[in-house]
Amino acid sequence: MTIRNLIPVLGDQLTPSLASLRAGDPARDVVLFAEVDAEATYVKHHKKKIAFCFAAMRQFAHALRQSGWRVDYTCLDDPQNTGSISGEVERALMRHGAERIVVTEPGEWRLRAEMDRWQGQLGVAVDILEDDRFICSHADFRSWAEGRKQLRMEFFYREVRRKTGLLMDGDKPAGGKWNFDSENRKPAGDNLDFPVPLRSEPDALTRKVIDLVGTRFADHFGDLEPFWFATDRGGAEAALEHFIAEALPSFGDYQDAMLQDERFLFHSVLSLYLNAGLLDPLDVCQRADNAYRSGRVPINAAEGFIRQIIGWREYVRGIYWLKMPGYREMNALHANRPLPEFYWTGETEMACLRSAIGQTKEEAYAHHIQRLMVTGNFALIAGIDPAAVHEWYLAVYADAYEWVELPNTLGMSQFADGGLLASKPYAASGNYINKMSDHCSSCAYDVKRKTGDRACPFNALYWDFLARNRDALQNNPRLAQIYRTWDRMDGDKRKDYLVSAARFLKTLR
Ligand code: FAD
Ligand code: DLZ
Ligand code: SF4
Repeated sequence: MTIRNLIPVLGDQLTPSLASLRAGDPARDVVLFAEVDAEATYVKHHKKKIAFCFAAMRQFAHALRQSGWRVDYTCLDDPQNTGSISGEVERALMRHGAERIVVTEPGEWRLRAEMDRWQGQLGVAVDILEDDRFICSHADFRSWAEGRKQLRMEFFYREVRRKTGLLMDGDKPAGGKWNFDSENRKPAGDNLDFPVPLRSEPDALTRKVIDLVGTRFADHFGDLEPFWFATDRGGAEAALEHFIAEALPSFGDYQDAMLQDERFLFHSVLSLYLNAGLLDPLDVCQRADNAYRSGRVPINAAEGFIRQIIGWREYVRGIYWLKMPGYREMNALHANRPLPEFYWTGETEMACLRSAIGQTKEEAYAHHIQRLMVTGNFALIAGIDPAAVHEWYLAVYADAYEWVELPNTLGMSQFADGGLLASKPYAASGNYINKMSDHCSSCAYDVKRKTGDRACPFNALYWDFLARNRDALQNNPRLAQIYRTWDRMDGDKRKDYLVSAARFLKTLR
């Protein structure tokens, strides 16, 4: 029988109800998966991320075959492998003689640009379908953003709450408030019982992939083992249920906390499954809403968790597609220092950075406050080139795809979009890290010292950042008080800060 459509499915499109699969016919179409060098190396992804992606692709391909689809799968070590998605699509067209390509739009702009060229290059019709696994379509986001002087997540989020009915009592927010963030800033003590995310034992298929990745990507950042991520829907669902039962009840209270010996605290570690398509965002939120309704989870936890998914996750995607491709080039603060080597090795005397980077190397995971207030904050106040910071975040986390990583890094964390995404820079001195974590007590630096050799580098860098970027930041109303404090400071003290910062920056390699 002639093949009607070729349906390429990407490594983060592992969802049975994907638009292009819904549009397809298992009796007449072929689904194509391709493990390719280009996707694994356009930034040198963490080994665990590549292993997760390939193992999950293989599991999903197997599940589709079981449900009657004809599946064509190119493994990385196939001798004919051309090394790119476009090359593999072209080869598959020749193999199957399909009349048309039907594909779901990709998550990253660079691949979208490639797909837009397929029709001209390959000489067949190409249908690129909207990815409707998100709650907010591109058109909806565009019309929400249009005409607004300022884009702010909070207002977008309220509209999504109304649209989905999540945590709504009629037209009122459950618990009487839209946002319970002010209750979610407790530092964590050692006296708490921390749950551990559910760990999956790798099966034979995953073991084979781990061996392949270990051989082919030995020079990439990060540890491959122990590998404990789930790689199919069943495993991801089990991790979700485990999170809701064990960690979600305390998720809100300790959302901003950090502890040296607790990598996950009450975070879900679900982003990699959501982003690969193994979990559905709306379903995840509905389950959290149910847990609140049945009294298993307090409102500050349910609201905080749901906001991250229907608020931040959808909002950053909206910004990405609204502003790309120019967004990636933005550098509003003209930061141009190279990324220090210790981001790749973890070898630094700064205990907070050592801990966040060491954990990133081992787990391909760090929670939001580590990403924002430790590695991100340091890069921001030290004036690191945002393009280099972006490349690092895209490479090192198992959940990293440009549509979600870039706005978080360039916008939220580095303020390189000049305040489009965040209302003020997330810059902080050592005092913040000391308040929210136990890192400082075991650090070679003294968080209480403001300047001089053993003073916590975050302290001088913080003021140096504000002084250096005064022209760009001083009119921000949220920074007015801080600039007044700086202006009232004794001249010698101000000089000490700047000299201390300059000395420290000179030592960065
Ligand atoms: P939880 O704390 O349990 O939160 C629940 C879910 O909410 C997450 O699984 C995630 O899907 C979603 N979420 C939470 N915060 C955000 C956010 N700011 N933006 C989008 N979704 C969010 N997230 C990614 O998924 N991929 C990335 O590449 C990524 N890069 C980041 C880079 C920087 C500099 C920063 C500051 C944040 C980044 N984030 C990224 C957002 C956030 O840090 C991660 O989603 C979160 O740490 C994942 O861990 P978790 O699943 O335990 O999240
Ligand atoms: C992340 C990733 C990796 C490492 N490898 C592949 C691959 O070999 N084949 C594939 O189809 N997808 C892969 N992916 C996911 C893609 O990079 C992802 O689909 C795009 O970045 C768009 O979001
Ligand atoms: Fe980090 Fe400074 Fe605390 Fe050391 S003293 S852990 S560098 S904040």
